Amino acid sequence: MKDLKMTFRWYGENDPVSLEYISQIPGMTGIVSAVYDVPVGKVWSNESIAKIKQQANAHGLAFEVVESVPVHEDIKLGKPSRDEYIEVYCENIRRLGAAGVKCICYNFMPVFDWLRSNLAYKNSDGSTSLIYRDAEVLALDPNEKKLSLPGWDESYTQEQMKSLLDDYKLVDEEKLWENLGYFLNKIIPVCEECGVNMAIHPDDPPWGIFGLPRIITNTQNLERFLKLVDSKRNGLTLCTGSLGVAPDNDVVEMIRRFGSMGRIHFLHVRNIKITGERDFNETAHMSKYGSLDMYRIMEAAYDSGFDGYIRPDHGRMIWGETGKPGYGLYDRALGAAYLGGIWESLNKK
Ligand SMILES: [Mn+2]
Repeated sequence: MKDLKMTFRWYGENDPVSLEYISQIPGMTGIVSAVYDVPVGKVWSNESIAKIKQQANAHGLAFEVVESVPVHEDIKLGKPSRDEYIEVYCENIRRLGAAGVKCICYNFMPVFDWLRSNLAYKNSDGSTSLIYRDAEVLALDPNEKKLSLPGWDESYTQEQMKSLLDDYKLVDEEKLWENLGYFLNKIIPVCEECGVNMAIHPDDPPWGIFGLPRIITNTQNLERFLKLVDSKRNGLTLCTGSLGVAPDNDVVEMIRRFGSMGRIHFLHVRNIKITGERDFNETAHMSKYGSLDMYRIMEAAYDSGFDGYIRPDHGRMIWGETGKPGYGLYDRALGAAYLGGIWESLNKK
């Protein structure tokens, strides 16, 4: 009987989904969280880290996965100031490791995190989903004052955004690879000392937007990434919904390949429906609603001896729930139960 370390993302005390509710989801073993009151590039206080752990433990949940420790733009840009930000990053790894965190999820996407064109697309059954339409995103000018895209950090002023985009004109994909390698060579030795696994999240969507480079996108690039520092501590968050929107990405094959190398530390499992070229909708987790085969995904993890952490990823908003788009309670809980059911059937095969 192989256990599944099923986890659930929790955004802290302001999250409308309480730890009590999370603990009531069948099969739930832990939370995925972060310190949210500290700006990017600053050290997290031991008190804040300890508090999350205490709160989780009080509800019978472990706190062993952090998502995310964000990477300062100066590190991605390779600016001279990167060394001090990398030192801060190392200190956060040490502190999290000392508090019992085993896995840190992060990404290396320039300027903005994941992107969608609509956070509340109305499905025919009345539920809402996050969706992406490439033409709608490309029609926007990132320098424009009122640019508001889901996933875009709106805390940037117009000037800051312009200067950041200017800085990235000098950073092509090769330069970004170089800067990622520099970062990994500094942090992975610290992870080895502290017993912490780093798990990079793929770019979402896995293609370049507004001319900004994106590199964590496909099998070939994931191979290249793992070789930048060939240590087990240098691993992946295999996000099926991020990688799976590119039809060339066979996520089942990716899980078999990288899972058997022991390099997948964190699995984000959700389904998406490809609706056109570079267009997709997020759907319910069940295979029949999307383009991905959830049974084959879980089977690949099982067969490759996966022993990392897993979480349902985004969910739809159903049953009248409101809250953080993609991160409601109900649909993600259904996803967790469904994935747990597939796992039981694999265990009993
Ligand atoms: Mn994900």
